[in-house]
Amino acid sequence: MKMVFRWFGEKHDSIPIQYVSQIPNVSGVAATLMDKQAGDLWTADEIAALKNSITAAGLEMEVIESVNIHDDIKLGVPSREKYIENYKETIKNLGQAGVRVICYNFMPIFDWMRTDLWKKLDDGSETMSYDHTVMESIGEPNEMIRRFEAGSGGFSLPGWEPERLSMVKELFRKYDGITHDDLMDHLRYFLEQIMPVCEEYNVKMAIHPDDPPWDLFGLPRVLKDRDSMQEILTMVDNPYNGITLCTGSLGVSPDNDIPALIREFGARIPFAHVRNFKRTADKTFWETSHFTPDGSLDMYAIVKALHDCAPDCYIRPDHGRMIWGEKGRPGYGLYDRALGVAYINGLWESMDRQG
Ligand code: DNO
Repeated sequence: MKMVFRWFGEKHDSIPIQYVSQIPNVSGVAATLMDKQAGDLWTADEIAALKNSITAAGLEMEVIESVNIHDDIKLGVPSREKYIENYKETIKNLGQAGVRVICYNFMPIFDWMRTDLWKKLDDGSETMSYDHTVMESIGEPNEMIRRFEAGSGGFSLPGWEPERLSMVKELFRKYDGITHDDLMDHLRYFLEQIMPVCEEYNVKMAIHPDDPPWDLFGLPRVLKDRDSMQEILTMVDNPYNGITLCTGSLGVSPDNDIPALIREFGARIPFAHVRNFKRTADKTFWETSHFTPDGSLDMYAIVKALHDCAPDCYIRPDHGRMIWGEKGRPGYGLYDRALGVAYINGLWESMDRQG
């Protein structure tokens, strides 16, 4: 296992890279070029500059989160070909720079979704939450975007690029009539095209589950449960086609037994996002500390399954609360995620020693 920490780059993160290297056992970052739009080519020079800023702090850049997928690829329209070519070239450039895993998602239009980015908890900390009744009352995608922008604290939120979202009405029109099967088929096509490049440059693709794992605003989603996980892994049955096992995305659906999923699909899980949440009602939750008794997931069982069945994966702590007065990007402050690392380290070490 290698522990990594999501970092948005010098210009975009509230956390100096040097602080990341001070967290025990963190070997590298899950990095990105935040200014890139979905579909853009990442040049070797841009990648080298990013890598230099990371290695200067003694950290590795073996994981990228994310190289976003252009909507034309998800829509399966002819113009997808040029974006797939860019993606192939980007994989090649990243592979040559030592990147081993690319985390990406195939969610139409929106990435992850919450209805409150600053829910105040009893202990004074702040966290992100999702309440499906609020979601339904919002009803209108533009209102959702407005809320995300208002709550972002001035940071650009991953997956919520203003440039793309400004075209949201038009995007919705384009997705009209696209079914789950269509979306899955477009994912299959994309993966088939890029697999030879992934093999040649030794870069594993790791699709992120839909967050939350149900359809939103009538848009189809592809990765929400065991069966969709299996479908994705078998339709392109190649070790370079893998999953980012995100405990918090899949886990909020009580039917998804996270340790069981890891035990079944561990060989195809190159990357794990580990976080906890408290489910308070159907499709309603807030994000908690990583500690098992604080949330609804059994972190010991999850880490044990990773330890047993995906021992070589990269792990990162996922969303943390805002604690100790920190100001930062919702979900991505330093302190609570560093506590998450320390906790996972402790679990992992005890498992190593038990053999
Ligand atoms: C949210 C993240 C996602 C994730 C992407 C991967 O906090 O987990 O934005 O990085 O879905 O492409």
